[in-house]
Amino acid sequence: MATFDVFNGDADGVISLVQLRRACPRPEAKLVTGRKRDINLLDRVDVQKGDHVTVLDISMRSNMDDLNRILDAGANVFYADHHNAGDQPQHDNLHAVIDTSPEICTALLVDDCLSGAYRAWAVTATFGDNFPKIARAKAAGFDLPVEQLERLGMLVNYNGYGADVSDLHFHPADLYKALAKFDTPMEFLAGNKTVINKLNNGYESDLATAQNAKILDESTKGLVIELDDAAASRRISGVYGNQLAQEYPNRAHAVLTRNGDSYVVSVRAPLSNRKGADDLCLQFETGGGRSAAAGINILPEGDVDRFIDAFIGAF
Ligand SMILES: [Mn+2]
Repeated sequence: MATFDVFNGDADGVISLVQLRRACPRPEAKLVTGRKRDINLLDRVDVQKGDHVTVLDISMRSNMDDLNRILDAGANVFYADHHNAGDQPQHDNLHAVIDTSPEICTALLVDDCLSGAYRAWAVTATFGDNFPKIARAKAAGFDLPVEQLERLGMLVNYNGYGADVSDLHFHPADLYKALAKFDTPMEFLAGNKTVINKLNNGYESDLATAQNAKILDESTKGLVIELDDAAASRRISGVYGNQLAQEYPNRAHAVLTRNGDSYVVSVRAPLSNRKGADDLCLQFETGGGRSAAAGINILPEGDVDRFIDAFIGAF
């Protein structure tokens, strides 16, 4: 009988599994994960009757065909997530904890299942998934070093970004193994300086690169910047976009990261009016996303001026 632990490579996915496996160890489990945007993970899971599959923080809708294949093969599935799930299959072997309300992340669903047994980890993941208010509320009364947990959550989240796992400082499975040795993030921070120092140094260095980015357009509506074709840019672009949004809540932001002769585009609507990012990106062939945060996978060089015009028009 095989066990598979399938989880998103961001802070929410990694730390959801840390909580679960501190409570219920499965050292034999095969770890299936990837960079943050790599969400069709169930297609890598080949099961037999009686196998156990745990799935954390990846959309059920995006993995539906493989989920049905795994259930039909006779495996047992525990599925916890907060993304759009589609129509959940009704199956005796499926135990799903899905909540798509905007105030929750997977680590909090797991925290609930474990009655708060690993609250400090849950708080760390909640910060990492960009829910600082909820993270603080969940930390209240537990005497936790909230700022340290916020920083750690941000760093684990940052580690998930890249065009390929080779861009990342740590493969998310390795980062999981490093974190999961500790009952609390405080013990991890005191006990494994190598990992935390590498994340801290990588982040600071990437951030310095981003802060020197070329400005393509700056107006009352917002800021459009260009990052070089480099692993540092691919790691920092998402986190940097969030940071700019927090710093200038009335401005929209677009980060264009060069990729050969085109760009990968990440757009954040102003925090004060979280609308329009999806409508803007959908004007381009490979665009998509949500109203507050959207992107374009391939923006040809020749379309940059059109993008800037559309950006100014959108906000
Ligand atoms: Mn999440």
